[in-house]
Amino acid sequence: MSSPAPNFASSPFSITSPRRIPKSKFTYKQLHQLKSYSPQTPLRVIAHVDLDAFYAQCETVRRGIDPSKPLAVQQWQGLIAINYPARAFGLSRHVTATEALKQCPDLILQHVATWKEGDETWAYHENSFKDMATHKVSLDPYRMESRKILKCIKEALPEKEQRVEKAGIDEVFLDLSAQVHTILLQRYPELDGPIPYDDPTEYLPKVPTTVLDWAADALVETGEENGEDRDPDWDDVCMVIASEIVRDVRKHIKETLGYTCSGGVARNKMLSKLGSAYKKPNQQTVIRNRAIKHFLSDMKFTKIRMLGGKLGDEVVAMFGTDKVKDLVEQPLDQLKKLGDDTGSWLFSTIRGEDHSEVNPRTQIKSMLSAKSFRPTINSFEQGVRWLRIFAADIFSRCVEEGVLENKRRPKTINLHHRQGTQTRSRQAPIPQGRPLSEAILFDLAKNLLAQVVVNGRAWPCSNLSLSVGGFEDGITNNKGIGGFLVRGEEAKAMMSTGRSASGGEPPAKRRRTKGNIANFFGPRDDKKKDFDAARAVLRTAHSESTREETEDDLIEHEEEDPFQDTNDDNDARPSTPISDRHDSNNDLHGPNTPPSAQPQLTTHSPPSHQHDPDISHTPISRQEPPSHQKTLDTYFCAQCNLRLPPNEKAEHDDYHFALDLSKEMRQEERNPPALAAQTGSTLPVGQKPSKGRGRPPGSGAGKGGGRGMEKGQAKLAFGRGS
Ligand code: DCP
Ligand code: CA
Repeated sequence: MSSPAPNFASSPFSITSPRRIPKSKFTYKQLHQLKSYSPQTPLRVIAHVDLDAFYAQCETVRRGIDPSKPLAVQQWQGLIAINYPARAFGLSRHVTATEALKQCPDLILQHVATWKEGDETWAYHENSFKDMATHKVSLDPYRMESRKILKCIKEALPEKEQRVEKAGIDEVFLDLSAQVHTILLQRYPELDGPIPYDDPTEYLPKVPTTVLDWAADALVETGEENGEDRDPDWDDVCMVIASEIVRDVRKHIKETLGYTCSGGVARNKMLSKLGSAYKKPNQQTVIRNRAIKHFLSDMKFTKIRMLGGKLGDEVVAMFGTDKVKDLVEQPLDQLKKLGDDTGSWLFSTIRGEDHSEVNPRTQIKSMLSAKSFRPTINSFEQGVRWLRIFAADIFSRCVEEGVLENKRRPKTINLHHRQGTQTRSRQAPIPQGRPLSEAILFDLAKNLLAQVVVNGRAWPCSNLSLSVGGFEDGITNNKGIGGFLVRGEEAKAMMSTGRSASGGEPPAKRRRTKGNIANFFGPRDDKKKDFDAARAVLRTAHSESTREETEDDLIEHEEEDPFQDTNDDNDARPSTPISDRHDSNNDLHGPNTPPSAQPQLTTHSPPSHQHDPDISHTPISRQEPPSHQKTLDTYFCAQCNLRLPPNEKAEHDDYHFALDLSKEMRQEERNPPALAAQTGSTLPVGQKPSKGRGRPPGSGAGKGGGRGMEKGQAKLAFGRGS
């Protein structure tokens, strides 16, 4: 290989000084920036490691199955992971388990582990694919393997020169810059000497070899006629070293845990991730800087990080192409039609630029346990059974996070409840100052569900989810009694519920709809029982709240209530965003995120909680006045002995209206009132019934068809009056 003709314009050669020997195009400064993981140096080396067919491998390894046998992981009828031998039969995530078996009769199907309703832990259940109504999927086995893999990766890297970001359950980014820098100086001592002329902008010497050993790596071609002819520079050498490290990491994972994975090595996160997916399974791909342009030009930009979703679709629609090579033809001002920031971000990204850092934060921000119900569930008792599982699921994960050692603990608990198109959310602080337990989480969850239930229209419920968030490092110093007494205020906070949303319905309409008694009481006794069970839960919390109120008042200045930094009831600071609801430590909003595209990327994320009170609302305690104020910003329902937010008063009145009617009906069933039957009056919804007169709308009273009324009684009523 020969050296290229000197390029004086780019100036690694100086014609003005006696230093005329050919040089690298990189400077000493850029070399030294490697050591500090600077995202600015062109010598930077980032790797992405991604497990092959992850869940499927977890199952082959767990069951000791020959990895060459086709295997797929099943979740109900769907396939969620398919190993490579099974992919050879054309199987993908789009086929059902039944179809897959037709295509590949020898396919081993393994259903994911599940929590059985009422069980204390998850297990691999035989035939659980038939039990969607009573089982909930558990991904714990894969999370456990994921943690082992992360540990294994860290073991394979020098303790002081590792920067690892867990990017998903089966993927990590590694910033190898510092480690590569060290190895580079060991292998090429000429780089380690004093900087010539003491000038960091001085160019490095040329690489002393013209041939680099890329071992078995898939090397992305340059696409240029003389691309391979150009002598290697230090960026190529850095890539070779990084590639060796990645090979070692992958080998260590295979030898320790038995899993194969694929790797990508490039100068940034975006390219390295494209690299790991380029050749699978069990391979690694290097995208040298000289190959970036060619590599990307053949690529669909929808494969690029952040462009796989709505933003990508928008770009395709706007420019009529999904190819990078077409999009690079567009000038910046055209791309800025997507917004200035998004346009600039896109312009750089499709040219292979990404300065986002590898973020070593491996701590998770929130945990969520959820279940969709098909068929729907219809009682508080059923809901509570699932909450027990959610609490156990979340608590076991909290234990992994070190809650027992008080290393980290969550601060808030959220319940999301879906009924039809309406989702309601309730949030409460988690008492600090005493050890977290499954029972505490369960009680809090139960209480939140009870709040939803007493406010009516809870059933049928199609989805329940419980999440904890706001993880903080544990308090190691003993807060003393004050820490425990916070509980009274928290209990009060729980009584003032969060808000509910109803798909943008205007309040007046909501009120009307909710006045429909049928929504409150269907098969009357069941609903009443349901309500009573929920109310009993809330009563307990309320009595705790009032009992501790005085104590709270006494310690008001000792309390550390993080939400009490304002007295402003209208405080509109955003609280937990919906993205936190994911059990993830991914930071989608990293420096590489197109800023104005953020709401699109986290599609559930509202721009502000004010627009969607359902999914992101002000923490309850912020809506509370400070603890020294005796009057809570709630109204007190003497009938229920409950405090409720004023905006739920109307709905709650409707509930009592319905309850009164229900009681009357029951009364009438026992002693049919002749008069009522004679008048057959029906009150408009919302009008308070006077004793002994009301009828639920459409109940048919007066025609002898009172709901639940036995025929004989109805006849008797008419008989008496006529
Ligand atoms: N997963 C899932 N549902 C999806 C996508 C993924 O449950 N729609 C789970 C199962 C996968 C794991 O996440 O095993 C990792 O997802 P990947 O996209 O990395 O897919 P695999 O690891 O299965 O395959 P590959 O070898 O292509 O990475
Ligand atoms: Ca994978």
